Amino acid sequence: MSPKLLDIPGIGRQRFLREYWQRKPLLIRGALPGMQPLLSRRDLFDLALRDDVEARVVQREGRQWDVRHAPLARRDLPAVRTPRWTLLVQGVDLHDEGVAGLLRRFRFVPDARLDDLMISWASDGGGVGPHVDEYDVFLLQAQGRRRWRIGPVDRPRLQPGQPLKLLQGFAPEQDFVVEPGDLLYLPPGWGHDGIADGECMTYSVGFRAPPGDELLRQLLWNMAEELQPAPRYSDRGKLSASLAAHPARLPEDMVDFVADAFARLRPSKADFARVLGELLTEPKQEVVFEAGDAREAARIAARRGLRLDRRTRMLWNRSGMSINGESVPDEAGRSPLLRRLADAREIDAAQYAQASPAERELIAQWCEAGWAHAGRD
Ligand SMILES: [Mn+2]
Repeated sequence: MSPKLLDIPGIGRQRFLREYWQRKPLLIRGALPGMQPLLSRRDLFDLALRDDVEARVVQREGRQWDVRHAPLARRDLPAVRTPRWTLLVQGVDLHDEGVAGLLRRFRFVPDARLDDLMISWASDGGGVGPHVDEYDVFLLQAQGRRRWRIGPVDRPRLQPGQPLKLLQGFAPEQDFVVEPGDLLYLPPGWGHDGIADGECMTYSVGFRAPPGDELLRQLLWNMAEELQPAPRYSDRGKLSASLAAHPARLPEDMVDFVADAFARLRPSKADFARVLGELLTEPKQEVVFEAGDAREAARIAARRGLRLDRRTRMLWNRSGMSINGESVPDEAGRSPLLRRLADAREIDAAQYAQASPAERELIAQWCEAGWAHAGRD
């Protein structure tokens, strides 16, 4: 079952996206009424100690801050009653089905932009200090209370000598306390400082937006790997005895030769889509899929359908499709059935029954790789 998209009470998703998204913050009281934490403090601490989990501890002592990064040991976590510390666990959606389901309620923003769900637990007075992020974020209060101070930051100045990026002279313009179920949206460039008012837990739904230079680097890299052999440079008919006056001079037409070769590369829109798809579906470093049995999966899928692993990333557009960093070859890359699987993250037995041999072969490979599993949730 696909979870219901999050309603934005009083505004609705359409108005939110038009008026607030990437523009200005919004505090949504009671966005998830009756919110209960999906993981207990103990579960979260256990998760933070695993070596396939990205986590850190931030502790404040007076004006000085201390940060400990994963791999964390039990002794890196101060006592729960010790004030002014916080544990941040990144990518909890990769490890917990309930949290993955909560993240999917934010799919009113395209998957290409959705990054992960981070959970922070804080003791009284805990937080990560005033800072500004480059990305959009939804901050969902899951348990206890937190005081937020927020304000726009044009040119961030950072406090010197700290192990994390803290704003110097942060001048918040709003100040409020959130309770379980409250949701705060912050666009990039808004400074924020959240301090736990008693023990609390906050879920951060994070987004990503690739910078242009990173996309170009990837595009050029891919193009380099796929280059066809090109004719060799020739200076037939171009040399003259007078060039001997400057034998060290690089021939101008050799420069033109390279420029012309480059101009002929002309990537198509499908090439751009492919690079984006492969880049954006690349699994996070710590993700390891467990291999499955393709024949067994096919047998069960015929009766109970199929679902994507919660860690699988899949994107498609009109020209193609990518899954976990790989492009789906030609025809299958435009398959309506596989597009449905990508959007709904599952297909039922009746839909599976209509799969072509090529689609079945791909699905079998994905089940074998652990990217998809027989049976729906
Ligand atoms: Mn932040």
